[in-house]
Amino acid sequence: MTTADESVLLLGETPTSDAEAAAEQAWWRATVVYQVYPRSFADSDGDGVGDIPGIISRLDYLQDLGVGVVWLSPVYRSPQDDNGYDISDYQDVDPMFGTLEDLDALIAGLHERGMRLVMDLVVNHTSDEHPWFVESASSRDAARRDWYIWRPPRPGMAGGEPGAEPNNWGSIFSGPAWQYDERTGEYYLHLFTRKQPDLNWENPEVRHAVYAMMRWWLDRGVDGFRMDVINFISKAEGLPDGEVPPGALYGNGFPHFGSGPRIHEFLQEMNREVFGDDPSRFLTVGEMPGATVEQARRYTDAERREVNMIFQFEHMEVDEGPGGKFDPRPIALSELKASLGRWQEGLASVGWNSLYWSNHDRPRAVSRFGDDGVHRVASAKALATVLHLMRGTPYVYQGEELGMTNTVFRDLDDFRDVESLNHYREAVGVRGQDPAQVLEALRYAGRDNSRTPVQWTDGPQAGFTTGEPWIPVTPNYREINAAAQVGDPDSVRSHYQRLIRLRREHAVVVDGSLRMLLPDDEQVFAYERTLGGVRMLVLANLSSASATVPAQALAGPADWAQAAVLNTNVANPAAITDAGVELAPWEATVRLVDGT
Ligand code: TEU
Repeated sequence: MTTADESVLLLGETPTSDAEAAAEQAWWRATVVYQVYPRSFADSDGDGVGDIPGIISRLDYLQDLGVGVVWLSPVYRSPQDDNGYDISDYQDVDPMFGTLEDLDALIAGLHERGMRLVMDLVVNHTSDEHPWFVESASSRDAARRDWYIWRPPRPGMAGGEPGAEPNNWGSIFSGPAWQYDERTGEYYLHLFTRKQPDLNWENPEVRHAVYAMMRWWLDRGVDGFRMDVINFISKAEGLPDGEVPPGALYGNGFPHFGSGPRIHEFLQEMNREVFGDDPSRFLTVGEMPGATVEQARRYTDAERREVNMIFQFEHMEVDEGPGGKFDPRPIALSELKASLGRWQEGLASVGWNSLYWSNHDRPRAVSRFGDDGVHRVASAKALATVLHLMRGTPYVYQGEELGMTNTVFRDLDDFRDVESLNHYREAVGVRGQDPAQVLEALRYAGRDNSRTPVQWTDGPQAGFTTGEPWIPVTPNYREINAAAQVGDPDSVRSHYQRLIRLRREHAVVVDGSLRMLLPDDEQVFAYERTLGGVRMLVLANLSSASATVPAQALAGPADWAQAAVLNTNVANPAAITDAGVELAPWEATVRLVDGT
């Protein structure tokens, strides 16, 4: 196994031995990915929206952090109904973000620094302003009519009448999943907003157009794809009604489109057509809401040639009540550990995990799983420690490395996200829920929490823009910002930098097996990694009270009392004695015993 440093040296060169070739192929196992949400990363031209030149201006910051890959959320041409996840041209950059030449410069700038670029691939749906859809909607006989999913109204009902939709599925962003088109008298399916019509993957022309587009990006030099809701692309024949959960307005279509009948066939075809003989050269990560660990084994088994890894959602749902993400409940650490542990175990011998606490669809990790008050710094570090040292490829969402928090929403006007706005309208307007309670849920779980500008400095607009940002800067930017953290050994960012380095320096982090410890403990997150004679212990108190770990919980072949401290977030790590360990609030310490 090579280190990330060596794999960087190999970038673009022809490996000279089989071992090098194998190591080079698996480069995405030994690296850390950084997600850039371009609207909110860095604005170079003062229009209040981040852009590609802004990203280029921060490449040294990313290189210094140590990440090996940038995953870029969509910068394609888009009406921005869902912030770029509604694409009207897959092969051009939206002017708000720059030009194709800027993107080429970004690719070159990353490659020069030994980093890679992964593009977002959003092909479950397009924008309704994509020329494919415009043509498809132009008449029932249009050549591309069948590129989308059109159905007549329910028999005996008039189009547009309530309940005349072809089936009872609800959209993931509220309301029905069907939009009636007056002109042609039929409905089209949209699992997300009505401006995001679903492509018909049953049609081979659609699939081959997508593959050609992907090859075009690879030819431009990109190093892989993050595939948006890719497990939704194969829909069950006949599009049957879903069950209506108690109290719900619509049927749940998920069993009929989540990992549908042809999904593995489609992914294998894509893999063959796009990545050719050498699929491991590229990083492919399928975003797969609702995927189970058993399904993930199939999706990520290298021999099946589908994707390298998936984003699973199970650990993101530990605070969801029966009503979903806007019906939150408290998090039980034992449940969170059981979930992550199951994935570690399930993908130990086949496939690969991706590891993440946050992204542009989730609240800030430190506010959700940590303590964003007095223990913000320690808890952000502790969360990072337990995540980065598990088996899998870690993803850092922009600003997470600074311990950025959720933002302050005074009222509904402060929200921008279509998911939140649609939810409010339906919850309050249709279901008659208490507006104050709905707002509280949006404040907790709303996606805008993680979409406020990256806090670069303590200056105006946190150094994000010289203009007026499209969404207000989180008020705590004077205290929490990159300028204050770069070079400060005690900062959250320096802690991330050290964790990223540990992955490069210790093969046990990449390749070691993992055993969860203390599964029932509601405060402590602990596990042991092993590779040959090397053992690593990660011991973290994920609570704001001190925690006692009994000695027998750590009993085993390694003598942890004598072990070297590899990494810690406290000045004096708690000693391990025969009596056990007393961990300070949010203390996270990593120890290593090298018995080789
Ligand atoms: O998200 C997929 C998804 O399931 C979303 O519904 C998201 O997780 C949601 O907020 C959970 O309630 C992807 C993208 O990441 C997201 O930004 C897009 O809005 C969505 O697909 C549609 O493209």
